[in-house]
Parts: sequence; C-alpha cells; structure tokens
Amino acid sequence: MRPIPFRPLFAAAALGLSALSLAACGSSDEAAAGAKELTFELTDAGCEPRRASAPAGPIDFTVENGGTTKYSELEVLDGETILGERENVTAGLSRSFALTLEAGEYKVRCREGGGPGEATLTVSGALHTRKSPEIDKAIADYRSYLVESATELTAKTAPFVAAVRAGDVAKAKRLYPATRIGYERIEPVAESFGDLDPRIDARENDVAPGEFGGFHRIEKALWEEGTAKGMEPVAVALLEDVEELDAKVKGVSLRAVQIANGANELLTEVSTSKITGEEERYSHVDLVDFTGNVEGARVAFEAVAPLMRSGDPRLVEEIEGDFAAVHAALVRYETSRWPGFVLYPELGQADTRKLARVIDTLAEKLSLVPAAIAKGEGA
Ligand SMILES: [Cu+2]
Repeated sequence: MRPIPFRPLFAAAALGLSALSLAACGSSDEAAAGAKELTFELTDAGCEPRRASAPAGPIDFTVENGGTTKYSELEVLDGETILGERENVTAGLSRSFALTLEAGEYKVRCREGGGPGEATLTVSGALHTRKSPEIDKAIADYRSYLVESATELTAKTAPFVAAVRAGDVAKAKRLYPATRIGYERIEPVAESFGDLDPRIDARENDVAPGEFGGFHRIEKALWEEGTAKGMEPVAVALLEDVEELDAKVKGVSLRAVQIANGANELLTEVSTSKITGEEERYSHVDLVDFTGNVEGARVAFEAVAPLMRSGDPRLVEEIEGDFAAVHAALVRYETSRWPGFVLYPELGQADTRKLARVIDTLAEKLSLVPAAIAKGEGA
C-alpha cells in the first residue's frame, strides 16, 4: 500500500469574506458571554446532578471526576444519538466540550461502569438560529469528506471480507490496513451511532466475552491465529455494519461545533490510548490508523476554521503549525513497503514519546476550537 498523502490545507479559501461577515454579525465576544456553563461530576453513583437545565444555544460542558473509578466517560444524547462526549476522565481529571443544543430533553449518560449512570438535561427556549453561508459551507465541506470516506470504506471492505471468507489469509492481511483507513478518518461520527462503533472497531477488552467482532476480531484471527477459519459470520456482519454506517452518514445532521469537537476527541483518543499500540495489537499497523485519525481531524478542523478566523486567527495559525508538526513526526516512519509505515513495535520509547507529545499539543489546542466555534454558531 502506498503511504496515504495528506490533503493540502485549504486555508487560502478560508480567508477574506467569511471573516468579514462573521465579524459583521457580531458573533465572537458577546455570544461567548451567553454560553451556558454546565458541570457534571462523575461519582460512584453516576452523573451528578441528576437533573440539569439550560437555555437553548451554546453550552460548555465540564466533566469532573472527583475520585470514582466506576465512571470515566460522559455522553450527551438525543435519543440514542451521541451528540458529544468526553472519554478518559479518570479520577482527579476535569475535561470539557461544547455543544449547541435546541429545546428538548437530552440524556446525559456516564459510561464505563454499572448502575444508574443517567441524568436528564432539559433545554428550553428558542434557539437563536444564526444561519450563515459560512456555517453551511463548513458543514457541506465536512459532509462531503464524511460521505467520501464512508463510500471508500464500504468499497474496500467488500474485497477484504471476500478474502476472509475465501480463507485467503495473505490477501486479507495485505488489504486490512488500507481497508480501515476510511473508518479511522471518520471515527468520531461513527461513534455517534450507538453500538455501531463497537460492532465495527471494538478491541477485545472493550466488549463482553463472546461479543468481540468487527475488524479487530478478524485482525486477531489473521495475525495471531494465522487462519480465517470461523471468521465467515464475523466478516459478513462487518460488511453489513459498514454498509449501515455508510447509509447513516449520508443522513446525519451535523453542527459545526460537533465537527470541531469530533476532531478534538479523535486526537485526544490517539494521544491517551491509541499511542500504546492497543488498537492494532496483533497487526501493529497503528501508524496507518494514526494517519487516518490525524487526516480526519485535520479535514474537520479545516472545515470549521473559517468560522473562528475573525475571533481567533492566532489559534488557527497555531493549530495549523501543530498539524504540520504531527505530519512531520509521522512521515518519518513512512516506508515504501506494506503497510506504508513501519510497524509500531519498531518505534523506540523515545519515538513514541515524541509522537505522543506533538499529538498531545495538537489535541490540547484543538480542544479550544469547539468553544471558539460555538461563539459564532447559532445553528
Ligand atoms: Cu479505531
């Protein structure tokens, strides 16, 4: 497989008019003062408070963990669709994310534990919808990437699944990393569809025994067991799930602030858990996934960057610089051999640390984007 090229920044297209018209609707500072702040605490009993309310509009969520080991994650859901979440909020940590919500009842769910981990968030009043061509364009840009990536994922999963069903281990192994790239690019959106993400992309320790399926179950068979025997039903289900994802992304409703939040989430996950090599623990093609994750985050950021230029051009520039640093750190490991990057265990501890550091810096900066977008976004 050839290394996956980075897309050029479309920064040039983002300048000028869009910045002017955002400034014209006075969106940056005064709207920021209007963002509602809500704090949920993770406790042994679940999320506190159990009931919260907010006016329609931008909301900054803070998730605090005062010391429980039972919960480390908080999600805000509309029905079964996850609108926003924070993972890896372990004891003593506090992390935040931003959403813009219209009136309705939302579920706030604590994850990674048992028991009554749910709270209700009631949002009331009318959302002051600020429609702008810039917001529409940001969403349209990201949507086309989303649809393109999902289409590519489906197209590549079909021959991969065929190879698995035919028992062709060598071919299935060869196809595996490139097949998954489309998924890794759009993982945050895929994660919003309930259990579709675990069905497609769970690690063995993420799910109940007997429920391990999807890409990584097949990865284990191919690399650790050295056979595709018994993988027929897993492969068939994987293709169905990928097709379901493909159909769902076409109709998903997107908000600019969600797109920004997704980019931040993706890189936070890379720097906090994927960096250990846990995702591709049998095949060790982790750097291919990282490249997909970084590219997906970058396209998401580029799509929404025009919305924050007027408010914070410095931050945009810094983030572009950080993306370039991550790119430079990753290309060092490109090779002309399969899978296009050196295998993850070939990286020394110093290499991994350096990679983690640049990704972490970027993720931290990206975490400021949703709030910067929420200032300007009403829709
Ligand atoms: Cu993944």
